[in-house]
Amino acid sequence: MAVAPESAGSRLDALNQWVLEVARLTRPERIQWCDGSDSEFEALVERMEADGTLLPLNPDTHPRSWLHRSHPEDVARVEHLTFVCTSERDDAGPNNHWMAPADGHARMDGLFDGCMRGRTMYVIPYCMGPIDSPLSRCGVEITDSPYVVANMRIMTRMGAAALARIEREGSFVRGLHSVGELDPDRRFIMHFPEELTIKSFGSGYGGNALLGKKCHALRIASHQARTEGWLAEHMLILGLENPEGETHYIAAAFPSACGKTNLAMLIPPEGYRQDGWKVWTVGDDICWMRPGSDGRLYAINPEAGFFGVAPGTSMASNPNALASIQRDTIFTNVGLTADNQPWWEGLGVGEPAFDWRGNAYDCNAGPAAHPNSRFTVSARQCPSYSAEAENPAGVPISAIVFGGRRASLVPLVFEARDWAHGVLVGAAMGSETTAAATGAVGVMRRDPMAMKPFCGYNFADYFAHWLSFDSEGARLPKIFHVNWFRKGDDGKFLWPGFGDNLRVLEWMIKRVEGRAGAVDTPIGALPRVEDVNLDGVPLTAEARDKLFGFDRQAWLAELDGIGSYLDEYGPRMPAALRSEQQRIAVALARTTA
Ligand code: OXD
Ligand code: MN
Repeated sequence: MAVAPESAGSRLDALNQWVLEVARLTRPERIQWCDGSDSEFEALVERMEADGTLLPLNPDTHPRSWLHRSHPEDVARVEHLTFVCTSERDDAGPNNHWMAPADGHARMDGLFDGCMRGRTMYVIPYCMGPIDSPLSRCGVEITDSPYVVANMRIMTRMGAAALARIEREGSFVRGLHSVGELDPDRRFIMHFPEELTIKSFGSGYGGNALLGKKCHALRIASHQARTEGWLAEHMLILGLENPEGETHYIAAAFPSACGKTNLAMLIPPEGYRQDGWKVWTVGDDICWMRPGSDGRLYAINPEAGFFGVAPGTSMASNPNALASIQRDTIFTNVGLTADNQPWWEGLGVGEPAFDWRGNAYDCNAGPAAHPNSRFTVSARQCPSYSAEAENPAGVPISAIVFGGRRASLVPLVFEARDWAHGVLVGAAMGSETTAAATGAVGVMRRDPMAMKPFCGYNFADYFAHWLSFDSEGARLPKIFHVNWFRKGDDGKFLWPGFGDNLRVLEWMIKRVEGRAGAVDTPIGALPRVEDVNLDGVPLTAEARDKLFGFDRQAWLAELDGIGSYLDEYGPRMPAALRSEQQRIAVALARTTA
């Protein structure tokens, strides 16, 4: 069907026209409008099982679940091939690869020319966020990949209801995707924020191909958010319920593969559970926030599913994730056991018979699961999924947390003294790189607010946008920084992490309520050891020193590094951030510790 069902003469004209234009360019054999129904999904799965795109897993242990093996050179986001195309180069900023929009379109349209010959072109209307929320935004992805359709059905509210909203609103983000030949030399992910358009060619990997996720909900949405007065962030959202039954919502930004899913689904330590503490999962990757009429920030999770990193997920690290993925799940690039169950390093049970490429497992030939192997699953399958995640008004945020993987320097937790300081703390975030993107792993890089790969415009303008929320009448969340990854001299982690991270969240919430102590230092307010409940957590003297203290000389050097980083953005960098950095540097220089 070339045009949207039952749409003649409607506000879908622009959509219909775009679909026809794309079809003229890409020359598909047929066009299928996706309605998101079960029967549509079943037909797609049948096709993909028949051509080997999806391998059914053991129906007794993992009903209605599949393994997809991607092209071995298409396993992660490709930041070096990801572009932001704005009319002015400076609008994209030094944080993005840039191309002029006309050149970007020409390059992409050349690749798309005739690329869907013999293939079906799927048109996927989707809504990011609860279908009836004013904070939600819609998009349409056109793709030739049935695997993308199946994943988008899990990750977004896709189909008829989204199309109806698009018809009502008349506006949507356009995303055009083709797997092409999966040739790394003919692969680009391009964004045209001024036109609310995405063009992605040559990759089937989630972050490059499920256009609702990183491309729309972060790169394009961050641009939309700036013009409309809200924030699109790479953050999990969780609800922390205390024994009195009060729930505080926390949004936390960590770079890819640094434990957002684990924190969002945290199970409190035994004693806390007995006392009645609970963690509710609202989202594990993306957060859209907007000031409400009471001055607080209200957040929604624009996604409807989890695209989580499989390795390391176990009954010990994340029982909620494991419970979620026992059925109706698509696994990508994990290993397989002899009885056809998915397997990955750190699962803790079973053993692999095949690796992620489908070869007989050989322990000398690398891991069984690719380090960036994933599961795609509906959020509704998560035992800790919060009913509030469907609230069209969003949830009020009490605390914002920034964090990275820092083996040295950064203590377990500290609190920013005010919003401007918090924005600097986010802007200065650093982390060691992971397998979620191609390139070297374990290299420390600045990843402001975990948005380095995802901010659709100049970071200097982005920080200014963040600072602008501190306006009259605002009742902003407190901002904290955490580091679960500090290591001791022996190279081992000093903090147990996982469920015990609740102890740190408890301290934060008590700070928000004015019920927990801390010492003011130049880098922020640090808890004393006795301010955090460490019952049952034996920490060595070294751990206490490093997790709860700070090294003045090393922080002076860090502040220097932060200053140089801010300078890379030239005069566009807000002066307020530079003066925050100088205020702290001066305070550190004066401290005698
Ligand atoms: C993700 C990522 O997939 O950040 O969430 O790479
Ligand atoms: Mn992410």
